[in-house]
Amino acid sequence: MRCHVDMLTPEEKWYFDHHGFLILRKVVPEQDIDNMIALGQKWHSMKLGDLPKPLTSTADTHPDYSPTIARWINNIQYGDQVFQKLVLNSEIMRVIISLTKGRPTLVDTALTRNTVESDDINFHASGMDYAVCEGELYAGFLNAAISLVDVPDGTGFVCLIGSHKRNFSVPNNISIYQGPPTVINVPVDAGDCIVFTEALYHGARRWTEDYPRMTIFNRYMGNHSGGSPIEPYKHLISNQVYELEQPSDKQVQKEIVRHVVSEFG
Ligand SMILES: O=C(O)CCC(=O)C(=O)O
Repeated sequence: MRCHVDMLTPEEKWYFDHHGFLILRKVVPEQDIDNMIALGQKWHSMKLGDLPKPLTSTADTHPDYSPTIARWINNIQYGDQVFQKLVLNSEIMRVIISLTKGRPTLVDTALTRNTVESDDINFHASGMDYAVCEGELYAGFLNAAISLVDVPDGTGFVCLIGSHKRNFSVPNNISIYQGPPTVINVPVDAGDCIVFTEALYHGARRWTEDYPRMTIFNRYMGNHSGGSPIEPYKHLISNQVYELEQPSDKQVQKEIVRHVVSEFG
């Protein structure tokens, strides 16, 4: 039975089930991209202790920290309204709401900067929470990767197509630099978004351009009993974003869900 929170087209369902990701083209206005790049440049020039609270960088305290780690800044939605607009973006939320069956929780935001010196990101995945039931898809942990710059062929996001199904173990000798049909690289333009399940094995190739790669990774969970807005800083975010960061409640539909369903449903 088709549920009203399922707003994916049949082609999008086929594509996501087959690949483990969807590409949404040009979903962010250019002016917002410019503002986000300017804020990203400012925050990335700061040391951890100088970031305006509650912004932080878990990259700086990460167990795999290296001076050349592709650094990210977290909690960016508390730093500027433009990032709140992005976590609520209707076209991205149409996909997130559909894939979480109407119960999304925003669990993390990160603005990552890669330069030609940044380390590779080898294949990794998180969880196995992906299923198809009666023609509907469910993905319990999703990442919306919004590129703020053009990413040419051969660099940036790569994945092991279809690996989110996890019926068999992934061989451990596959490199992010292998080519198709096993490994695919996904070139995108500024303002494009790749929505992928974290169950998909993914990574990133070394950056090659003379401008930094800036990407925002907004992570959402479905049916999540955790979820934790940063209470002392709740005045910095809208009620809608605050609600999106809270646990999903089976009885109460979040405002963003009602809003997007009324727009697309
Ligand atoms: O840089 C990318 O496109 C991949 C980032 C990544 O692997 C991650 O956020 O887990």
